[in-house]
Amino acid sequence: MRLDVVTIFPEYLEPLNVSLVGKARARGQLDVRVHDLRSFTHDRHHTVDDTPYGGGPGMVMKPEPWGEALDSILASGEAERPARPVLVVPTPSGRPFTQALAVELAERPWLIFAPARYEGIDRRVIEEYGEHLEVHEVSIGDYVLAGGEAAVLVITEAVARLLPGVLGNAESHRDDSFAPGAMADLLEGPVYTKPPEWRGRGIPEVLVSGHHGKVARWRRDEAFRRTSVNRPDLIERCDPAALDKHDRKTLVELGWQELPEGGFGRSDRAVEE
Ligand code: 6GU
Repeated sequence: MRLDVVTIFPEYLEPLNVSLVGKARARGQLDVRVHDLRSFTHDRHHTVDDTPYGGGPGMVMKPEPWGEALDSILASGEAERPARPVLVVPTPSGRPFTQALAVELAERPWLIFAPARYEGIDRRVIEEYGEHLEVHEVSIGDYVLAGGEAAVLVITEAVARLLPGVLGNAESHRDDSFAPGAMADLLEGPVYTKPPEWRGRGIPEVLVSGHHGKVARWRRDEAFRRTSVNRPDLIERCDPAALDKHDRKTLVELGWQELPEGGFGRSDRAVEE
């Protein structure tokens, strides 16, 4: 997979040399190219922003440097491969970045990231490239960052670990929290390793029982418990068809109420951890 990132802070992308993504690069599974937006300016001050039309606070990224940067990246790809890239624009006003989108992006051979600083990029850039490319404006959460670079790191890591051969253990992402279908969108429960006792704290007996069925059920119960506390919204929109009798009993014990349609809603006495 090829990844291009256009930024005014190329050093911000240094973490792409480290850990999982860095190793994937070293192995040739990822071809990452970071471009300095200012190298596509022509004035003495390498200006990339200007005041917003209509007034208001902050600055807007000028369209011309983005146009030149993106054209040059697209032209470089033309010669190398015929594939159409996807343009990913991290912005707090984008649609939520999810595991489903990570899976979608991991299937594409070429991603171009256009993270904005300031109040955003002149809208005409998104319109212009949206005519030729698939464009995804994505947000990584309900908070505001100073720029999209941190989001590029987040999205890149989520995508890279899904590429064939990047994760050591081929099964490692089968039961990720949020892996579609895995545990029907439950958060993962707690995990333990050696030693069996630490500072007087033991581990749940069932995990050393050798009984795989009981272990699986315990993990699922714990997943429901954690999801119920941290992400009740996921319980509310879980697929009733994915729940068995035991799940329903567990949810009722956690303070949920079975609804006529088979799903679950908060009862008045939802259990808090
Ligand atoms: Cl993608 N960019 C910025 N600047 N802030 C964000 C974000 C992105 N996602 C959440 N907050």
